[in-house]
Amino acid sequence: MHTDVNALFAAMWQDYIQMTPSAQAIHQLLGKGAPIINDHIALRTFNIAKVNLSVLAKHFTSIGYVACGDYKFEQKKLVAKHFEHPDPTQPKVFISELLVEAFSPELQQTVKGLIEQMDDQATTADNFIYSGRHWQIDQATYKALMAESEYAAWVAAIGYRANHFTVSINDLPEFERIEDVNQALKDAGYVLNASGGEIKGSPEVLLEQSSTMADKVTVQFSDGEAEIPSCFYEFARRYPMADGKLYTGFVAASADKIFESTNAM
Ligand code: OOG
Ligand code: NI
Repeated sequence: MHTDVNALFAAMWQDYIQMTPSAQAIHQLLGKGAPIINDHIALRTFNIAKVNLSVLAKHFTSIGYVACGDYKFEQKKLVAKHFEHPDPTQPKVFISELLVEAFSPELQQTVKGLIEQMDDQATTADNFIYSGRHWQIDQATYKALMAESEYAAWVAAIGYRANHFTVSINDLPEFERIEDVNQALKDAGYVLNASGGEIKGSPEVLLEQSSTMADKVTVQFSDGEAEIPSCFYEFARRYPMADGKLYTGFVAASADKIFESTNAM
């Protein structure tokens, strides 16, 4: 496992921009070349012991991250936790896991079959959380997963890596309002996730979020290549709590819609 937070996120970012070419250009568009503070990154997995949320979380708790919030997504059959670092300029980490037993016997069999293909040591390797997929899968299996859970299909095809980074709008020198960030993105031709409206949340819940729809990448399946949704870019504006400090949690109703940024359109 990594021992240096900056090295870990630098490596995750390099993997992420391979999967999300638009992120590099958007980074330039919003930051105008200046460094950007990441509000958070997110990871996805299955709740199978070998790869569950806590297995992923160890890569962060071992370098000082602390579990701070729990979230439940009844309809999508997911749970999630968020983690914070004592240094508030380090990204928060949002990790979710699919409740595999809540799905059909077919999906459960498929997912178990994928996880069985993994080396036992893979999950503790330094690079695990930006190592991608550790198994073979064919296109019919991907489509069958998709019919039950877009999330399951995404993890099965894309694997272990940041599914998004998130620009902290509060730290952008040239933007204040999320509306203006969204307009700049649309003017440049990017497609925003409109599920539940382009802006999720509000000043009242102390968090406003928007995101692009995921880029498409060519993925190698065992029976050929296909173009599928990869990863997306998110934008978050936080508001102060009564004590004047910025809210650091997530909003489940908003997160529920952000998950859909990797849906096939
Ligand atoms: C996570 C979706 C939730 C947020 O900021 O609320 C989220 C995911 O898509 O894996 O990122
Ligand atoms: Ni997010």
